[in-house]
Amino acid sequence: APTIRLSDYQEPAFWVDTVKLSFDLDPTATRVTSKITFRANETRADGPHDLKLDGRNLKLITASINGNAIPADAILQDAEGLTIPSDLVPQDGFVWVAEVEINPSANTALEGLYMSNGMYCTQCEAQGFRKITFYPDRPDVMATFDVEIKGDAPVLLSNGNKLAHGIWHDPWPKPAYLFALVAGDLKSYDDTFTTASGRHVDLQIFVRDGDQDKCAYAMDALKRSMKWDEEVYGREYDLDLFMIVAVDDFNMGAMENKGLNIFNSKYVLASPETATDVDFERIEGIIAHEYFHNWTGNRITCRDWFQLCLKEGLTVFRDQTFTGDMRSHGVKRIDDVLQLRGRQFREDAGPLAHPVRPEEYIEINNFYTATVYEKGAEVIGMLKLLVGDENYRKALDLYFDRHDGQACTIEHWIAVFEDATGRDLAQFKRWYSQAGTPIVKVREEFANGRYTLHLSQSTPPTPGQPDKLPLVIPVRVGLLAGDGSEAAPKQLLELTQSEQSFDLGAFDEKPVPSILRGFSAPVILKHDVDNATRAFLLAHDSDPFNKWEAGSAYASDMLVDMALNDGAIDAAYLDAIHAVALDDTLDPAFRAFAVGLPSEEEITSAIVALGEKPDPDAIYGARNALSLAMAQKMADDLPNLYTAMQVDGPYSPDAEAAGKRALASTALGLLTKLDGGKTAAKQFDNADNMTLQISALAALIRAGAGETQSAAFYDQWKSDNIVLDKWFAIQASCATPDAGLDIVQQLATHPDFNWKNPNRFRSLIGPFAMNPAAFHRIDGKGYQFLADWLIKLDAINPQTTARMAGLFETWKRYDKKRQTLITGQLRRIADTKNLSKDTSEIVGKILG
Ligand code: HT7
Ligand code: ZN
Repeated sequence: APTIRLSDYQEPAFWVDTVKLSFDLDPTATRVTSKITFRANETRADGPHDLKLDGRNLKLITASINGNAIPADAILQDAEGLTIPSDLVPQDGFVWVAEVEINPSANTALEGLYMSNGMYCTQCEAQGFRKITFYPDRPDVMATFDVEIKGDAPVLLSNGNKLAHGIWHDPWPKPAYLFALVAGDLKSYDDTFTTASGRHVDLQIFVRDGDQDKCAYAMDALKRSMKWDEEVYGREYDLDLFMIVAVDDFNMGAMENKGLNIFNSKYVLASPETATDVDFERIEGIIAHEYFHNWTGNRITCRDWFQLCLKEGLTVFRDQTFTGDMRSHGVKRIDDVLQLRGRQFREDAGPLAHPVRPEEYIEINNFYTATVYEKGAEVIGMLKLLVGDENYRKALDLYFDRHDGQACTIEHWIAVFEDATGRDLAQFKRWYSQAGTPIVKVREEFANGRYTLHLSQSTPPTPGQPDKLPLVIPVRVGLLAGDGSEAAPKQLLELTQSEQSFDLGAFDEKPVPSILRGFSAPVILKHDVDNATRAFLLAHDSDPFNKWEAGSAYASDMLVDMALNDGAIDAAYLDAIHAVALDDTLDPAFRAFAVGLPSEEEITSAIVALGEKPDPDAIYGARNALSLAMAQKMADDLPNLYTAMQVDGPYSPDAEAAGKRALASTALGLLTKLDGGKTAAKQFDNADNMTLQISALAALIRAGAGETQSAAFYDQWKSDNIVLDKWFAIQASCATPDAGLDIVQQLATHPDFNWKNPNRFRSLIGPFAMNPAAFHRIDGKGYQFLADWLIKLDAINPQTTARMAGLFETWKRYDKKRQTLITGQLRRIADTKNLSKDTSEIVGKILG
C-alpha cells in the first residue's frame, strides 16, 4: 500500500458546491444516487484535469456528466476509485450524476453504510464516504448536502434540518466525512435548548425501544455542554435540531457527524443500576467532546488528515476543561495525566512514536492515537499557559472569525495566536513536528541566599527522528517554606534552550520547590528528591497535582526497588499515606487517587526508564505486598473510613458522591486483604448501583475469590450487553497471574462472547493484554492468544484489529526470551494471507 505524505498535498482540481443524495435502502442491495455540482479550482492551472473520484466496494450502475451518459469503456475503475479522462470533463465545472449499489449487510468493517441490530448506520471518518458513493473523499472539499432516504423504517435520519420524513437539508458546507445516515425502528428521548441568541433547538437521543429510560444523563450533559460552549467560547449551536443515535456495533467511542452524532451505545446509555460513576463521567466527557466538534472540527475543519490534531487536540482540550469546570480541575488533571502517561508516553517511547502532526501514513485510521488526541490537547494547554487566559480567548475568537467555513492547517492555527498576541511561535511549533517525550532535568542551587533552578531538556530519538531540537517548555514552579507555606508567588518559567538557569530570588532558607505544577508540560521530570521532601510535598503542596505526584513518585520508587532488589517497604511512606487517607480536609476523590498505588504498567515503565528489564511477576508481587502493608498499617481506621464514605439516599452520579464512592472502593480493596472478602461480599449483596456492585466484584476477583458473585452478576445482567461487557472485562483485568490465561480462554468460548462485536471483543482481549503478569507469561501463551484473535478479527474488521495490535508495542522492554516470543507472534500476524493494510502497517512498525 502506498505511503501518503503531507509534503505531497495538492488542492483538488475541482471543488464541490452541492451534493444531492438519494438512498433506496435494502439490507443487501442499497441503491445510492448522487448528484454532485463540481466547480473548477482556479488555482490549479496545470490542467486539463481528469475527474478522479474515490470509491471502494461500489457497484457502478450508471454515471453521467451534464446529463450525458458516460460509456462504460470510458471509465477507468480500480479498487480505490474511478477516473474519467479529461476530454469528457468540462473543465469549468459540471454536474455529475451516478447510481451505485452497495451491500450494508456484508459490511463488517463498520465503515461506510453498515447494519447493526437491524438498523442502518454510517461511519464516514476518515474515509468511509467512498464506500457509499464515488466522491472526492477528502476533508478540504466542503459542500452543502441534501439527502432523501427511501426505506420502510419508521426513523430515517441524516444531517441538518428535517424537511419531511426522510428528507434532509444541511445548510452548512461540510466535508464528506461528516455525512451520516441512520434508519431503523428507533425511539427518541426528547428535550429542547434555547441558545443565547434565542434559537430554539430540538434535542433528540435515538435508542432501541426500552432504552429511553437510560438517556437522561446524556441529555443533561448535552445541554450543559451547549451552555458551556456559549459561555466559555462564545459558540452557539447552528441548526434547528441536534440528534444523537446510540449504536451497538461501533469501532470507536462516538462520531461528530453534523447535527447527527452517532455514539457507541455504551457512551450514551446509563442508569444507576447499569453504569458506574466512571461511566457517567465518561459519558459526560464524550457527549461534550462530540458536541464541541460542531465548531472545532465541523464549522472549521481540517485541510487534510495530517492536520487531525487541529480538531482533535483542541476538542480534547475543550472537553477536559469542561469536565474540570463541572467537577474538580485538580482531580481531573491527575486523571488526565495518568491516561497521558499510560497511553501517550508509552506510544512516544516505542516503535509507533510519531509527531502530533504526522508527516506520513499508510492507513489514516491508524493515526487516531493518544499522541494526536492527548498530546495534541497538552500542546494547546501549554499554548494557553504561555499566552495567558485572555490572549487565549482573543486568539480563539480570531480563529472562529477568520476561518469559519474553511478547511485549515496547523499553520493557520499558529498564525491566529501570533496575530492575536504578537508572539513569535516558530519554536513552539516544534511540538507539532517532533515526536518523543522530552526529559527535563532539574538541579537546585542555594548559594549566598539566592535560589537558582538549573533546567536542561533533551528529547530521545524516535523512529525517523534521530536528532531533536529544544522545545518551548512552560514549567510552572512554586516554592515552599519550611512550614509548608508558599515562600514566593508561583511562577511560569519558559525553558527554551537545552540548558537554562533561573534565578528565583533571595531566601533566608532554601525553599522546597514544587516543579511542573499542574503538569504544565507533557515531559518526564528528572529531579533527585529525597523521600523526606516527597512526604513534605505530599503533606503541604497547595498544587493538587504535585501533591498527588509526590506520593505517587514516592510509591513508585519504592515499588521499583521492591521489584528489582527485593527492597524494603518504607515505614515513613505508610505514615504519610495513612495521614492523607484520613485527612478530611481533602477531597475524597483526591484521596482515592493518592491512596491508589501506581499501576503495574506505571511500575514497568519506571523500571524501563532505569534501563532495567521488568519482571511482571515481581512487579505484581511488589504491588501486592505494598498494598497489604498499607492495609495492615491502616487496619484500625479502614472500617471507619469505609463507613464514613458511604453515600446515603438515592444514587446520584455527581462528583462529590462519586468521589466518596471512589475512596470507599479503595478502602474496600485494602479491607479485602484483611477480612477475607467479608465486607466486599456484603457490599455486593446490598448494592443498589453498578459502582458498588462492580467494585465489590473486582475486589473479590483480585483476591482470587468471587466465583459465586460472578455467577450471580452474569445471571442478573446476561441480557444487557453493556453490563455484560463489564463482566468479561473485570474477569480479564483482575485475574491473578496464574489463572488469567485459563480464564480468558474459557471466556472466549462462552456463548456470549460475540467476537464480531467490537465492544465485546475489546472487553475480553484488551483487559487481558493490559494485565501484565497474566499476559506476559513466560511460556508465551498469552502472546499466542492475542495473536490468534487479532488474526481472526482482521479478516472482518481491520480498524479495530490494527488498534489492538498496538498492545504489542512494548515488546522491546522485555527480556530476550519474551522478545523472541512476541516477535514470533508478530511475524505470524505479518505473514497472514490477505492481512489488511491497517494491521500490516502497525505490525510492520512494531517489528521495526
Ligand atoms: N472524530 C471521531 C474519530 C473517528 C471515529 C469515530 C468512530 C468510528 C470511527 C472513527 N474514525 C475516526 C471521533 C472523535 O474524535 O470525536
Ligand atoms: Zn474528536
